[in-house]
Amino acid sequence: MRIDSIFLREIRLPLVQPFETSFGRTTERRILLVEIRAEGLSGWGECVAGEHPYFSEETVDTAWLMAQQELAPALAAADPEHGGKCPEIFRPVRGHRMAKAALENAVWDLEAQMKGVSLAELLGGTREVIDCGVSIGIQPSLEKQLAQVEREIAAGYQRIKLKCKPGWDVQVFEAVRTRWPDIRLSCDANSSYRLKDVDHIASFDNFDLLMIEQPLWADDFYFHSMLQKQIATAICLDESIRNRRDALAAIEMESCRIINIKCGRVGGFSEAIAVHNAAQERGIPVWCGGMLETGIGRAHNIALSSLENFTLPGDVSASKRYWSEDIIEPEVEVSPAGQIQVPDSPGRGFEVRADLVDRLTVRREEIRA
Ligand code: OSB
Ligand code: MG
Repeated sequence: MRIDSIFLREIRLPLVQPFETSFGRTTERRILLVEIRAEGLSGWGECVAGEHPYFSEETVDTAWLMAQQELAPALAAADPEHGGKCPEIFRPVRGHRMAKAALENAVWDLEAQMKGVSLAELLGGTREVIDCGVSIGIQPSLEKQLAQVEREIAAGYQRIKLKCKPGWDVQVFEAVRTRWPDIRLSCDANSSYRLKDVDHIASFDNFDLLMIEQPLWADDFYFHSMLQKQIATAICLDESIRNRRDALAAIEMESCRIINIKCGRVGGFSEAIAVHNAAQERGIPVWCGGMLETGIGRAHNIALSSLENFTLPGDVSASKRYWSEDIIEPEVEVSPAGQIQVPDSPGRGFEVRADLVDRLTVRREEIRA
């Protein structure tokens, strides 16, 4: 493809309600969007890096710097024919996977449009609908937590994930389980426990959780494997899995029985597919995580979730849970059965509202080929 320009934009968008995890509270997102213009078409990508380096080392500012100074110029000079070529183009830059993913995914988006196929089809997806769960942030009170769970169950979501941390765990699981004995329930600790908490974590086994996501250190496999031996509930790794080799190591060491795949965390669609395939070959189910994305990242997550081994409901949910007005059209909607339709039109299947993006933009830069 002959790339004309790569546009970087930072938009600001307030969340409809604050989202709290063990590492902090987010009320407004600062989001780096990538637009690649080539041959009369536009491919879009969204960087999932947050404002602070809490979930990962990357932030919206480091991603901006890397995209502007290293990655976008390299991409514009390389004119790749296929999104799958991006990892090679970006290889000289170590790390910065969220910045790389934003650019790589825009290339896949563009390629799908050029070939006249849906992004899902280009990625090798086979599902026409995907199953959806929700991630519910830490709430100011147990009462508010239960009200949130009630609302999401009523909306049809197939799995409820509760964010937890020391001091906000078993009493919450107990209350939710007592009221809803049969729902699919999981929790996500975002690395807030230590191995000395093993007896406490083992008590989570009482609540029939589908999984415990990332209980220990973000860079660890070994201690997770020690923990997994001592608890019945399946561990799911999120932060620890940065690429296919990490997935292989974690599976081999039995550090987890389930893997959460996020495009941004692994550096783009190519590596996400590689993690998916490695897990599938070894009988490990995967699901698609979320990072409070706008509709662009959400559209990409829907396409990725259409791959065969995404057998568990993901954290990909309706636009309106996050934004009063999303930047795509139509917005992402979830059926009463808790499913999202995978678009079959060319590309990402959701139009970007360029006028709205312009109004939300606080910084902009064009990198010309
Ligand atoms: O660990 O999965 C996570 C949000 C921000 C950072 C990390 C995580 C999350 C979520 C939200 O759980 C998922 C979503 O609804 O987008
Ligand atoms: Mg997580």
